[in-house]
Amino acid sequence: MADGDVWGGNRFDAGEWGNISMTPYRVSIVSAVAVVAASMVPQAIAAKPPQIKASFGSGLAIDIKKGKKVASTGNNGKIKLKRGAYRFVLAENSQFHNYRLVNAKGRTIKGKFGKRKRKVVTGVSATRSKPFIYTVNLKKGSYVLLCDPHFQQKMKVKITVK
Ligand SMILES: [Cu+2]
Repeated sequence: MADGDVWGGNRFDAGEWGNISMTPYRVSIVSAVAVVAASMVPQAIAAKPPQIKASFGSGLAIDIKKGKKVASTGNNGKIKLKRGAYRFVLAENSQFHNYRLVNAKGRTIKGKFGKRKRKVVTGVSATRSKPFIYTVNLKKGSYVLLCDPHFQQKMKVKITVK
């Protein structure tokens, strides 16, 4: 009985090993795919537009990250940019503020939000654990990233694009 169990166990183990021996093969295929994917990542990162990070503290804070360089401004600040695509990373961390990106005519600009084109505007009372991310193509001209309730209190940042 005991021998039978042992052999049974061994046979079972042999089967297990049979399965396990398949596993490294599968893993090696997966890791090869991962290596190819990883080798493609640096290019994807290089092609990513510069980030414009905005958040609410005591006012509106905007950091523009281009590589390792960061330009920062608070309320009523000014920032100059070259024309092109930018990733607006808008941290919606307050129930009292919102973001709106307008052009010189005061029209709300559209950006790519996921796969859709949407106006770059967030809700005042909305808070979100993840930032809203819009990819916006900035053309020559001036823009204002503002907070609607506090625009009169100069909760805005002017972006001049050359
Ligand atoms: Cu505000």
